[in-house]
Amino acid sequence: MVKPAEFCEVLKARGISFFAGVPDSLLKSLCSYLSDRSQPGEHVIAANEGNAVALAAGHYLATGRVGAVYMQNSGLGNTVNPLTSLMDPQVYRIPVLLIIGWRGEPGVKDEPQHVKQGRITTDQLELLEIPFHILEANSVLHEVMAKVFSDLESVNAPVAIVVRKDAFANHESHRKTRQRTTFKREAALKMVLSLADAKDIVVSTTGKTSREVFEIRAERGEGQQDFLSVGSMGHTSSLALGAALGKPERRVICLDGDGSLLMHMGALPIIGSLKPKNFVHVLLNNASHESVGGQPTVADRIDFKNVVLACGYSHYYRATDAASLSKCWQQLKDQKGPAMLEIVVSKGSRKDLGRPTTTPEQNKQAFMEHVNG
Ligand SMILES: Cc1ncc(C[n+]2csc(CCOP(=O)(O)OP(=O)(O)O)c2C)c(N)n1
Repeated sequence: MVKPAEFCEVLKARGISFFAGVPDSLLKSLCSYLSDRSQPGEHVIAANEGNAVALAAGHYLATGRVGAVYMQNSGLGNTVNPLTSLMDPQVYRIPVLLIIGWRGEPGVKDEPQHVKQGRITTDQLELLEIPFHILEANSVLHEVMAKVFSDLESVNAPVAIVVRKDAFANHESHRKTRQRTTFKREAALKMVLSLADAKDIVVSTTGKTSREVFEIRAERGEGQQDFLSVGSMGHTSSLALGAALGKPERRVICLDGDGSLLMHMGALPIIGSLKPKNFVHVLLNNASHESVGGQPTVADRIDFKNVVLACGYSHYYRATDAASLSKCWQQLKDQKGPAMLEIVVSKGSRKDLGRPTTTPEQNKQAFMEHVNG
């Protein structure tokens, strides 16, 4: 396995010391090493992968030094525009080293939302005309990196490393993070699903939130009618907005994460300007990308009350425990939306948390029957 420290040493020796990216579970130890060891300004956890590429471009333009951008292959789509219209040799020709976690690699069992993306990842890079090399547990790091840097020198444009599962060795972080509350996301979700009316339409975000929603419904023997947007990170609120506009007579509850909300925050003023009265935006704010390793977001430094009210939401409520959550719900349930309910939750989830056992198509079917029933 490749030690994150050795990997970063090789990059540093070749002049790369600026990193930007969005965390990925396959790159968890690299992300955690970077967070531990980087000097201020050397490592930026970006809102989305396209932003990360642009950050590396800015770094190069200002310093002449190549930056590295890490991401899960799900985020490759977010980078296509800056890669083709900013970094490409036919435009500005800006070099960057892409480090891409290969979820859903053919032959490796993975969740449905990763299967196609995994199958087409290397084809996508070929189509984008980006040279790439594969890093795996048995790789001889110096040999792979010699090829990567030789490509970087010859094209002076984007080059990628596609990282297989278990390629990186573990990195134990000694950083202590302060929890803002002891209220768990799963406890908050249980309460919201109990407080909601049976007819409410629920749309939940990528990662552990949807996994918890699925298990809560299964445990209670309730129907699996909530839309679990297992992929398409950052689009949950727009998805819920589309449903709210399509079913104005029904309340739509969007269960969002802070990483997800930040990824495409431009959705907020659109919701605020359309003012769907039936829209309740629940933000489960643990200030981290908990589902992929708990890397920090900036969401504990954002005044969401001012943000959403400035974007045109009608109401904002904030809960930090069960008592305040139930109080907020009593207030918001009779108000006209769009409303945001921010619930400050702690990082962490059950070790034995499962995954949806129904297929996405079955989930879609059940959701549409509930919405139209
Ligand atoms: C476009 C894209 N980039 C990255 C990922 C990997 N990913 C899955 S869940 C997740 C973290 C989500 O964070 P947040 O919304 O705060 O929810 P939490 O995990 O904290 O509950 C990330 C980065 C992804 N699925 N899609």
